[in-house]
Amino acid sequence: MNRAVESFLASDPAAAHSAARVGVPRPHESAHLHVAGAAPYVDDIPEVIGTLHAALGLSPVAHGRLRAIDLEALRAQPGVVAVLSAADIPGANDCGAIVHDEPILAQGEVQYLGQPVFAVIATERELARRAAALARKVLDIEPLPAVLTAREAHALGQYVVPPAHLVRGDARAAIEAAPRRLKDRFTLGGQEQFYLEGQISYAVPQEDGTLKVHCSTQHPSEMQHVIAHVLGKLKHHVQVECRRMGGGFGGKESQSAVFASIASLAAFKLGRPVKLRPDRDDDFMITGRRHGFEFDVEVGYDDEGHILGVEVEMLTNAGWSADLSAAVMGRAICHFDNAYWLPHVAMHGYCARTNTQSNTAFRGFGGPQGAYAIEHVIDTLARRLGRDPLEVRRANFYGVGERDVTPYEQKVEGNVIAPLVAELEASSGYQARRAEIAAWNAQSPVLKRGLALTPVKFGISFNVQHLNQAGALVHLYTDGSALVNHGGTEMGQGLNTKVAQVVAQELGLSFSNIRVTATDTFKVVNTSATAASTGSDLNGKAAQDAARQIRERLAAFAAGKWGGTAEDVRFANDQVEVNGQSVPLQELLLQAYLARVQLWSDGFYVTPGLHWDAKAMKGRPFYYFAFGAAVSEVVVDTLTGESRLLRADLLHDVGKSLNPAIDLGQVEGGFIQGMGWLTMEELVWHPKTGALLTHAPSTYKIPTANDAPAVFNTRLFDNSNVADSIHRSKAVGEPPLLLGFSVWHAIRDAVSSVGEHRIDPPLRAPATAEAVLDAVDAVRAAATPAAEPAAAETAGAV
Ligand code: MTE
Ligand code: LUZ
Ligand code: MOS
Repeated sequence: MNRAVESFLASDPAAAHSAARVGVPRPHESAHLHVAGAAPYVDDIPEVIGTLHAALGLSPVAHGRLRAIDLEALRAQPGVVAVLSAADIPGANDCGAIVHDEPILAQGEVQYLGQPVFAVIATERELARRAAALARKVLDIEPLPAVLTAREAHALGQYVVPPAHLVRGDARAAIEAAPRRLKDRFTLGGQEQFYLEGQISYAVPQEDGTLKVHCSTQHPSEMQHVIAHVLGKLKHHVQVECRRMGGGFGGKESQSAVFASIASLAAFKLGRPVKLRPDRDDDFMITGRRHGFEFDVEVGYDDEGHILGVEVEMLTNAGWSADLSAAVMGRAICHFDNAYWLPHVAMHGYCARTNTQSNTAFRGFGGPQGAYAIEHVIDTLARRLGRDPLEVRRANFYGVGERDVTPYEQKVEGNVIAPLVAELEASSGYQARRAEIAAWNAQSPVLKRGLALTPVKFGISFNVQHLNQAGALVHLYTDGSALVNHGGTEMGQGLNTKVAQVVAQELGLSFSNIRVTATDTFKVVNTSATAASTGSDLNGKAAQDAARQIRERLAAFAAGKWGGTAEDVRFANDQVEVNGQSVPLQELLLQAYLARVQLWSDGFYVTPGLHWDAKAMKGRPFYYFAFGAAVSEVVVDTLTGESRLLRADLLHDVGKSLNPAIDLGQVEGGFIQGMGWLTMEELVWHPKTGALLTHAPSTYKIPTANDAPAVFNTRLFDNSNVADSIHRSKAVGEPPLLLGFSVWHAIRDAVSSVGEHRIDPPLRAPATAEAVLDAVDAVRAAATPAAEPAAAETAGAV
C-alpha cells in the first residue's frame, strides 16, 4: 500500500469505513472480486446453449485487389457453420468513427496486412480459427503497390484528413531574429495498448429481431450505432452492455467496433449467439495503436534558453483509415506547448494514409506525442547552452498573470507548475543528486547514471465539444440501498468507485449501500466514450445531479413531515437530521414511498464554457488543466545499452482527490506505461511486406513489476481545481503517462555524460538497448578529435 494511503488510514481509520464520502482512499469497488478471480469479464459470461464462435480471415498482403474468396473451401472445413464476407452485410459495410472510410470486411480492395476479409463461424472457437487460418490459400488477391511509411505517404500527399495548422504570431520572423537557432528532426515510436483482456464481443439474439451484445468496449453507444448501421436496424433494437473491461487504454474506444459488428452480423444472420474473441496475435494484426510521430522543428532562442519562436511539422502514420486520427493530431498540436509559453509558434500536422493498421486512441490521445517534441527540444537547447535542462524548462514555464496564454488562445488558469516543480525539486533532492551523479560518473567509465525532471500540463475535456456531456440514473430502494447507472465504462481506472462515492456523499449513504451496474445502452443513452480522462468529471457530475434531485425531494418531504425547513435537512451515515431529530434513512424512505414521492432520478451534465474554432484551432477547448512533474534517475550500461530506472519521484495534481488510493494507482500506472512506451516497447513492420513483426509478447516487451524502481515516491500535490469540477477534483487517467518522459530524459542525460554533455545524443524513442548503444557510439565518435567538426556543429548555433 502506498505510504500516503497508509498514513491516511492510520490518522483516520474510521473515515475509510464510515459513511462513504468523497476524498476517502477506498479500494476499487471490484477489488475483492479482481483478486479472487470472481469479477466476470465478457468471456466469463456463461455461454447460452447453441453458441457459435467466429474467427476472422485476414489479408496476407498490405495492398491488393480482392478478386475472389474460395468460400466453398472454407465451408467444407470441420465444424464450419457459415462463412461471411462483405456481400453478407445487409446495411452499411462501415465502422468509421468519424470519416466513413472503414469497411468492416474488405470490399474490392485489401488495404493492410491483417485486414479482416471474411469471418468463419464454427461450432468451436478452435475450429473457426483453423478455417480462418486458411486465408492465404482461399483469398485471390492481385497485389498493388503498398505505401508503408508516413514519409512515403507525405511525399505523395496522401492523408486521411486534410493537414491541420495552428499559428500564433510570426514564428518565421522570430526564429530569423533570434540570437540562436536550432534545427532538428527526430522520430517517436507508437505503442500497443496491450489491454490484458483482449478485444471480445458476444452477440445474443433476443425477441423480435433484437440483439443483446456483451462487448469489451469504452464506447457502448458507438458499438450500438455501428451494429445498427451494419444490420440496417434501429438503435432501439440493439442493446450493448459492458460491466467491465480488463483494460482499454484507448484501444477499445473505436476499435472494438469491428469485433462487435461481426459478432452481431453472424448472430443476426444465423439466429444464434455468436462470440468473437481474437487471440492476441490477431488483435495486434487487426487493430491499430498509439500513433508514432516524426518531427521537424526549427527554434529561435536566446542565451538564457527562452524560446522566442518555434515552427514544427508533425507527421504521423494514421494507417489505412481515418479512425480518430484527426482528433489525435489536434490534441498533439494543443499539447506541443506542454508547460511552456511560446510567443511565436507555427504548427503543422499531417496524418499520413498508409497500408498499415489504423492507429487510434491511446492514453493521452496525441498529447504525449506533442509534448514529447517540446521536451526533446528543450533538452537539446540546454545542452547547447551548457545549462541544466531544469533551468531552461523553468525559464520557459507559463507565468501567472503574464506569459499565460496558450497558442490556441486559452488562458492557463490555476497554473501551479512553478510551485509544483519547486516542491518536487526539493523533496527529490534534485540539486544534490545532480552533483552526486556528476561525481559518480566521473569515476565510472562503463556505467553512467542520469537524472531528469520533466513537467506536465494536460488539458482536460474532449477536444470535440459535443462529446462533453453525460447522463446517469440513480435508483433508491426503500431499504436504503441504491443502484447507480451512468454512461461511463469501467476499465480498471476506478470510475465506478468514484461515482459511487459521489452518490454516497450526496445522499449520506454508506458505501456498501451503493452498487454501480453495468453500462447499458438501454439505460443511459447517447453516451460519449469513456475517454479523454473525463469519465469521473462527466459521469460524476451527472450522477450527482440525479442524487441531488432525490435528496431535495426527500428533504422537502421530511421537513413537511417532521418540521423545520428543507434546506436544513442533513443526510449522513444513513441517517437524516431533520428539525433536531435523527431519523433513520430507511424510515424516511418508507414514509416517502407511502406518500408516493419519486425515489429515483435521472441526471445530466454538460461541461460549461467550452468553445472551439476547429479551422483556426483557437478557443477554449479545455475546462481546466492538470499538472504534474517527475524526477527519474537511471543507470545505463554503455557497453550493452541496457538501462534501469533506479528511483522515481512523482508529484501530481489531481485537484481535491475523490479517492487518493485510486488516484495514486493511476499516477503510478500511467508513469510506468509512459516509461514502457519510451524505453522498451518497440514496433517493427517488415519494410517490404508491411507485416507487423512484433505482434505478441514474445517480440513486444511491456514493463513488468520488475521494472518498477526500487525507490518509488508518488505523492498527490495539495491543490484544488479552479474550475467547478466534481468536488473540485481533476481528471487523472491520462496526464500521468507523460511523467514517463523523465525516464527517457534521464537515459539521454546518462548517454550525454559520455561526451561530457557537449554532444547531443541522437537517442531514439523508444530508448531500447539498441537505441542507447547507437546513441553512445554516436556520442563517442563525435567526442573523439577526428570528429571535431560534428561536435562543433552541434555545440553552436545553426
Ligand atoms: N486505467 C486502467 N486501469 N485501465 C485503463 O484501461 N485507461 C486510461 C485511463 N486509466 C485505463 C486506465 C485512459 S486511456 C483513459 S482516457 C482513462 O483511464 C479513462 O477513464 P477515466 O476518464 O474514468 O479516467
Ligand atoms: N478527443 C479527445 C476525442 O480529446 N479524446 C478522445 O478520446 C476523443 N475521442 C473521440 C473524439 N475526440
Ligand atoms: Mo483514453 S486514450 O482517452 O481512452
